[in-house]
Amino acid sequence: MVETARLAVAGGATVVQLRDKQADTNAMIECGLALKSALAGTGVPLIVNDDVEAAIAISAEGLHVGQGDLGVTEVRRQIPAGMILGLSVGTVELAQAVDPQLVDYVGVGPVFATRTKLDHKTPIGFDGLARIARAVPVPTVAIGGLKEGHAAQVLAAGADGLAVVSAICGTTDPQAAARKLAIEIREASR
Ligand code: TZP
Ligand code: MG
Repeated sequence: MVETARLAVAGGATVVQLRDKQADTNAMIECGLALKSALAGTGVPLIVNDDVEAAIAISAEGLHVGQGDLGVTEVRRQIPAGMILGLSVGTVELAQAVDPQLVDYVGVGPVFATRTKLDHKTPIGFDGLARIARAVPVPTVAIGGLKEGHAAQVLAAGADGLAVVSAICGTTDPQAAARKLAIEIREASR
């Protein structure tokens, strides 16, 4: 896991999220500390998914929560000042409800169906992404079934970035996969 993250960053990934729905807090802390030292000096922030206690214990740069987790008002109260707080949003209604005083960025998806998250909601496609991105008052990161070839459409829909699991972690060469995506994003942003 740590080696995959290291290679992804070497290829051009600009953020790493630690996400393991099965892990308990101790396991999240153990993995998080290992990731933290692997990322030291790279300038790439580590965002911990769901686990407030682990994010604090690791001194992670950020925490990401879903709609089913503790509300962002309460989470913001619990985390240190300056910690990045991300929230998952899948509808325009939820997008309009995002408070930019509390939330730093929003993850929008799933754009496409994915086997990485088996309980995901109905995919929103690039049209749904565009509607939600327009309604969100903070930067947006698209997620869900995204891979090489999608960056231009993701950015054209108004998202600021894309997050992938299988397109990097599910390949035999995570560095090359990240590099291709990074180049694609750079070219699409021109
Ligand atoms: N949230 C919405 S889709 C998803 C998460 C965590 C999984 C994305 O994984 P992949 O492999 O990039 O489709
Ligand atoms: Mg969650």
